[in-house]
Amino acid sequence: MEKICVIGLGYIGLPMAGLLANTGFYVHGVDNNVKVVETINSGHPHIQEPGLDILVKAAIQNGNLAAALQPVPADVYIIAVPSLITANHLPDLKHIQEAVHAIADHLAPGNLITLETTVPVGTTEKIAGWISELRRDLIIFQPPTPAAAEKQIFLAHCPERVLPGQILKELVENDRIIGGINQLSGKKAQIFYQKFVGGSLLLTDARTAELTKLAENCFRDVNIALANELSYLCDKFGVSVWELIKLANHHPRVNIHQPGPGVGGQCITKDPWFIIDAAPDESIIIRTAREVNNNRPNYVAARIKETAAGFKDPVIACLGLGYKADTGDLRESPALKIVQQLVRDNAGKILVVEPHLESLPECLAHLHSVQLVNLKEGLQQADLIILLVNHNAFKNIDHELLKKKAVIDTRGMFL
Ligand code: SAJ
Repeated sequence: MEKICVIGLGYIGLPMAGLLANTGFYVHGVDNNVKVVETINSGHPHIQEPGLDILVKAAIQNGNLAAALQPVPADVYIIAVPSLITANHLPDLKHIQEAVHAIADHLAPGNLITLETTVPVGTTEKIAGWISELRRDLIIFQPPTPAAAEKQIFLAHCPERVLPGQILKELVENDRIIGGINQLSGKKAQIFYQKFVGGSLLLTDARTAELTKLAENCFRDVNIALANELSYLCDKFGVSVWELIKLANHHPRVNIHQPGPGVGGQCITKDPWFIIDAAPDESIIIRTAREVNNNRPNYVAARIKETAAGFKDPVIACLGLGYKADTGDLRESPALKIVQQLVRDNAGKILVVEPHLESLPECLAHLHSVQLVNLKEGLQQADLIILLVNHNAFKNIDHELLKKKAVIDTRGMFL
């Protein structure tokens, strides 16, 4: 049985590990968090993703998945640790470097390493450089020759493209880009991914793969920024932005995204900076989009504060805290930023309604002015109702009740 070592058991690594362990591979998963390792080994995922609990439980029970703090010798290494940015928006690749150091001792000729993490252009070459330094007995860079075959290892960037909430489906169904450090590496990675991916496997070089993945997330950021800017224009011209976008999207070649309270999640808020940092003069639109989307929560908070000022002792129900629909994932959540801003501004008493959370996050939990309540309580008690996240749970809110309140709908859900 082919042995796979997955480094980083987070939002991408754990679903990958679970999927592979249920597809005929033996998977050794590695994470530097003891609690994560223990939770997985007890048969439970530490993250919420539809279907993941069943996969992890089955894999642990049938012995095809085990989690540990350190890597072991394997046939394929999949790096799925996070890439970061600093407070000044500079790339921080420390987790990737640590992962490479951790596997270096175990590498053997014939091994394949794939990098799933979204990274700045040139990172795959950097990894090859680090490995060459750490393991001078192995060959990774040069185009493989028959003479070097017994020393060769293979490296490819295969950026993940899955949407949180649909990860298990998209891991199998989406087309994948495979950027080999050389042609044979790309081919080896393609053969490996063919074993569990149903979508097309598109071969290219590592730099093209890196920039393609960044471009995909920039596309979404820029398009959402356009939608947010259109909402400012619509306010100015007295037009409904929701109707405008709906009508415009009837054009066969127009696909404007939706405005909202801002852009959250760990990917779109970070990835454009990898391009802006490397090529500031060539990424004017990308930077502007990031700024438009980044400022959006401040704008929404200011509007809420203005409306709240019309009430004596206003009670504000904020519907949703997650970074997007149907998740309680708070990473870079614009809804959370808005609630925090309202607290700083003393805008009123805040009732948070978040059906995906059992308690408030630490940053809000100690505040007297903020309380987690259920939807019914929130709707009844509030003077102002602020729709921040388009969760399914908010779909059937009684419109008659909304008419009696001040409402700000940042997602166009109450139309
Ligand atoms: N949002 C809007 N308006 C829209 C669409 C989204 O305001 O029209 C907001 C969401 O509410 C959320 C944020 O944007 O706050 C990001 O949500 P998302 O669903 O667009 O993306 P993520 O961050 O969950 O996942 C993205 C995906 N990238 C693309 O769709 C191009 C996913 O495919 C990537 O794999 C993932 O980033 C990643 O890891 O890079």
